[in-house]
Parts: sequence; C-alpha cells; structure tokens
Amino acid sequence: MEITRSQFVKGIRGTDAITDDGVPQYAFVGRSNVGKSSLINALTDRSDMARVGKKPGKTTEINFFFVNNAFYLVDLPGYGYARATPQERAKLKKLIMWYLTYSGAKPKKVILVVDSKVGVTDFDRDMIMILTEEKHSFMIVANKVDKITQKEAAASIVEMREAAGDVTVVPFSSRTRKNLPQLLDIIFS
Ligand SMILES: Nc1nc2c(ncn2[C@@H]2O[C@H](COP(=O)(O)OP(=O)(O)OP(=O)(O)O)[C@@H](O)[C@H]2O)c(=O)[nH]1
Ligand SMILES: [Mg+2]
Repeated sequence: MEITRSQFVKGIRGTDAITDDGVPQYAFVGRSNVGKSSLINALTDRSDMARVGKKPGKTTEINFFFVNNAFYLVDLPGYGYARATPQERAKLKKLIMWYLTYSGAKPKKVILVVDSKVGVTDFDRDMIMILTEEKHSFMIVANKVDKITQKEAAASIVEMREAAGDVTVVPFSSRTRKNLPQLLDIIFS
C-alpha cells in the first residue's frame, strides 16, 4: 500500500454528515502527545498535514484527511492531557467518546497509538476496554521506539499484547519512519 494523495477535508466538533457518508475511515486514538498526528504525517509522507504539537493537546477537533481518493484518516484529539483545565479535558473526552460510540462512524479500523517509552497507562487500558465493548476492530502502534533500546521495545510490546489480548502490535517511530512500508501494509491490509 502506498499513499499517493492526501488532503485535509475538515475538522468537526460534533454531529456532521461526514461521519456517516460511506467513505471508509481509519481512526487514530490515544493519549495526548503520543504522536497520533505525527503518525498520520508519516503514513501520508507529509511533514505537516496533521498539525503536530510542541505542547500536548494540539489536536482539539476530529480532523478528517481524504487519502488516495478512497478513504479517510481520522485524527482524534488526545485523552488525558494533564495540564488542560478540567472543563477542556471533559470536552475532549466527550468528543472522543462521541466519535467512538454515538456518531454513526463505523471505522474500518481503529489504530490505538501508545507511547512505547511510557508503556501502557490507565488511560490506554480504559481505551482498550471501550474499543472492545464497542466492538471496534483495532490494532496498536507502539510509537516513539527511537527513544528506547530494542530490548525495552520488546518488553513494551509484550506489555501491550498482555493488556489488549489478541491484537496486532507494531513498533514504530514517526521520527525515523523506519519500516514505514511494512506498517502501511499492516494498517491497510
Ligand atoms: N522521539 C519521537 N518523538 C515523536 C514521535 N512521534 C511524535 N513525536 C513528538 O511528540 C510530540 C507530540 O506529537 P503529536 O503528533 O502532536 O502527538 P498527538 O498524539 O497528535 O498529540 P495531541 O494532538 O495532543 O493528542 C511532538 O513533539 C512530536 O514531534 C516519535 O516517533 N519519536
Ligand atoms: Mg494530534
């Protein structure tokens, strides 16, 4: 799989016809700052299509990118951003939950992005539970492996497999983009 065309379509904060317009969706969820937007840029071979944050909490809307004239990549805000106000945090959480439960969106696959250096947090465990309960087909990308040794990465992947059961876990670095073709094949196969 190769992504040859990609463009930003729109950012939404609630009910919108795009969630249910028949175009297949691949949705990227995960804690704030794990690198969801960076991963979308890596997959689409862009440097700045999805806006990446110097500070956590960069993505505040649900952003839709139309790819290869065939499907959407959906960049969700992150959960658990500690420095946001409780109101902001609640608003983002509500938006993420709405997308995954009531929005009418039926993503073909959800990609849960986890920070391989931080490991599986309570927020990630909550998300795994929600994805399982809502019967979303999901996989895990263990991002930021450039920050740890191979041995640490292997341990991190074992931890993720234990937390998520029988799901695919792929180590990756959006910074080095090493093994990008393999990751593209796994996500879009
Ligand atoms: N070292 C390293 N840094 C990364 C990697 N991926 C992302 N980052 C950095 O992590 C920070 C957060 O990246 P984002 O892509 O904005 O993360 P996000 O998950 O979209 O964050 P929110 O929009 O706040 O939910 C940025 O400073 C990125 O440059 C990676 O693979 N390795
Ligand atoms: Mg983001």
